[in-house]
Amino acid sequence: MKDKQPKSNTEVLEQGGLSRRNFLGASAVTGVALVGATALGSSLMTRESWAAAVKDAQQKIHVAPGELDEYYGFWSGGHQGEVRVIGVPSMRELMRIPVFNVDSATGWGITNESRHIMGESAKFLNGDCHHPHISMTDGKYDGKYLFINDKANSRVARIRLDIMKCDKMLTVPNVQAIHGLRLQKVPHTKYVFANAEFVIPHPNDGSSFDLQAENAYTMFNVIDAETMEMAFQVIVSGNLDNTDADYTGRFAAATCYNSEKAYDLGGMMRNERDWVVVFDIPAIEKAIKAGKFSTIGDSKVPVVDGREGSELTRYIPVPKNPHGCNTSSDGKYFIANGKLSPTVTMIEIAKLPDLFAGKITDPRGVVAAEVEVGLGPLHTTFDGRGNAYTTLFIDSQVVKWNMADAVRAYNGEKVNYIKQKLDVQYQPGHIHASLTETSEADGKWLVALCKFSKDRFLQVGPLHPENDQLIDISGEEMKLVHDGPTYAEPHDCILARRDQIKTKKIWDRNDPFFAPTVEMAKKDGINLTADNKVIRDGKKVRVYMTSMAPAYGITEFTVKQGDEVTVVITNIDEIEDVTHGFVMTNHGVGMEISPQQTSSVTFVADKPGLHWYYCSWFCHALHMEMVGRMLVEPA
Ligand code: K7E
Ligand code: CUA
Ligand code: CA
Repeated sequence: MKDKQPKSNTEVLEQGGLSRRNFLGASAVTGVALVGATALGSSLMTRESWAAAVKDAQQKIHVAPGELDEYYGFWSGGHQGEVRVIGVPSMRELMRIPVFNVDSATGWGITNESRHIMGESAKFLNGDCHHPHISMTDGKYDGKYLFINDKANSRVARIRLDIMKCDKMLTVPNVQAIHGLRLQKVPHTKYVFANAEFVIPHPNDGSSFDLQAENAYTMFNVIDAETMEMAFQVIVSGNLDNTDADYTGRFAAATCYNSEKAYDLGGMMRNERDWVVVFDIPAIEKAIKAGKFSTIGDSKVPVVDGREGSELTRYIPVPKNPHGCNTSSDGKYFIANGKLSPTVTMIEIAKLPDLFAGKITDPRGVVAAEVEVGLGPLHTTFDGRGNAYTTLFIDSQVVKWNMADAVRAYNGEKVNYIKQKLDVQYQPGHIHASLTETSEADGKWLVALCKFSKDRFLQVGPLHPENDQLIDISGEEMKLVHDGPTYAEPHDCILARRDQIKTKKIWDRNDPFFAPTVEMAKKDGINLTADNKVIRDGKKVRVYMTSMAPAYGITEFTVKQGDEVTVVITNIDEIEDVTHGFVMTNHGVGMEISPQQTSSVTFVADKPGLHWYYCSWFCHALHMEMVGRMLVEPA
C-alpha cells in the first residue's frame, strides 16, 4: 500500500471541449465512487430534522443589531487589491483596507503618506492579493500585523492591525509574481515566507526565453517581518506555489507544480509527481552568517542555492501539480493538496530532522500517508480535533477527513477516514477554519471560498460574484449556514478571535504613519494642531490647515498657475467618529483625515480660476457647509 501511485485525473482535465458544468457532472460520478459506502449521514436525514438543523444554524449566525461578532475575518480582495474586514459569523463587511489598489474614499495611492509607504511601486495602480496572514507569537495570533502578497507586481505588504492601515510595502527583488505567503509561527513571526512563482532567467536582460538553462530559476523569499526588508533568498529547483511553516520554528515547506520548468500547460503536467520543498531555516541563516552566499546584480540581498542536492533543502516527491500547503494545527504534518491527483500527501514533520541528517535517505520516507479525498484537492484546514477539511475544486465539495484514520488506512487498516462530503456552490479554492493556522484551532466556523457563483444570487451581468460560504463545523457534521457573495476575488481569508485584535479609536499624534509629513511641517516651523498657514517655497506651495467639525482652518488661499500645491490637514477633533475629508474639485484629489490624523496631498494647480474644496466624509449636520476656495491666478 505504501508509496502506491495514485490514480491521476489529468485525463479528465485534458478532455478539451468539456464545459465546466459537464466537467462537474462527470466528476461527481467519480466522486460518488470514491466515497463509496461512506455516503453521508445528511442524505439520510428526515425533512423535519433537516428543517430543525437549518433553524438551529440560522440562530447561530444571527448577530442581532448592536451585537458584536465573535471573530474578525480578514478577506483578501484578490485582483481588486484590497483587504476586507468581515465580522464572523454575521458575514457583515466592517471595513476595507486599501493596499495594492487606489482608493478614492481614503485617498490611498493619492495621499503623500500612502505613496511614501508604497514607495516606487506607487506608480502601479493594480495588484493581485491572495494570502492574508496574521503575525504570531508562540504559535498563536498576536494581533500585531497582517501580511499579504501581491502576485501582480511582486510585492508584500504589511497592515498594522491597531489602525487597520497598510504601513509597509516591499517589492521583492530579482523575482516575478509573489504567490504563496505564510509566516513563521514559532517562537514568533520573525520572518515572512514568500514564494515567487515564475521561473525567470538571471540576468533577465532580454537575451533568453529559455527556462531549462542553469541560470533560469525562481526563489523562496524570506522577509524580516519587523523591518519589512529582505532577509535572504533561496534558489529552488522547479517553481513555487503555496507555502507554510511548522510549529518548531525550523522548517518551512512549499509546493511546486512546475518541476518540469515548462512554459505551457502540457509541459507542466508531464511529470506524475512534482514535489514539496522543505527549507531548513536555521541552516540557511548559518550559511549566510558564514558568508556562503552570493548576490544578484545591484541587489544586496544574500542569495543561497537551495536546488536539489543542497544541504539547506529537501525535495519530497508528491503527485501531481500540488497546490495548497497546509500545516496541521497539531503541528504534525505538512499537507500537500494534489490538485491533478485526487490525493493529499501528509508529510510527517517529526521525521524531517532525520531526512536532513541523512538518517532517512529516501525523501518519500517522511510521507505518513497519501490518501484519496476526491477530485481537485486545493487547500486544507483543521478543526483542532484531529479532522482536516479539504476543498475539492472539481467535485465542488468540502471533504472532512480524519488525519489519524487516514494514516491507519494508508498503512493497510480497514478504516474509513472520510467523515463527510458537503456540496458547496461551486468550485471552492481556499478553505479556512477559525484559528486554524494556530495551535488554538477551535473548530467552530469554516469558510469555503467558492469561485464565481451560479444560480445563487440575483443576476448582475456577465461577471458573477464569488461565493464565500460559511459552514458550522462545531458538531459532528458540517452544516452550510450562509452564502456570502463577494467581489473579485477573495482567494483566501483568515479568522481571529475578536479579543486577539486590539484597535485604536483615534490616532496617536506620534504615529509613524504620518511621521514624514510631521517632519516636513517641523522644517516649515509649523505646529500642525494649531497653525493655519500658507508657505511658498519657489514654485511649491504648502497649505497647512486644521480641521474641526464643521470647518477647515483655512477657507481660502491663492496660488499661481503651475504651482505644485501640497495641502496638509490635521484633524484636531477628538471625538472618535468625526472623520473629515478633503476633495479639491476637478483635480483628482480626495482623502480621509480621521480624528488626530494628519493627511496631505500634492497636486499641480494647472487651471486658472476659483476652485472649491469640500469635506467628503459626513462629519456634522453642517458637513455640506464644510468648504473652502482656492484661487489660481493665471501665469
Ligand atoms: Cu489556491 Cu493563490 Cu492560495 Cu487561489 S491560491 S485558490
Ligand atoms: Cu468635515 Cu464633513
Ligand atoms: Ca507538474
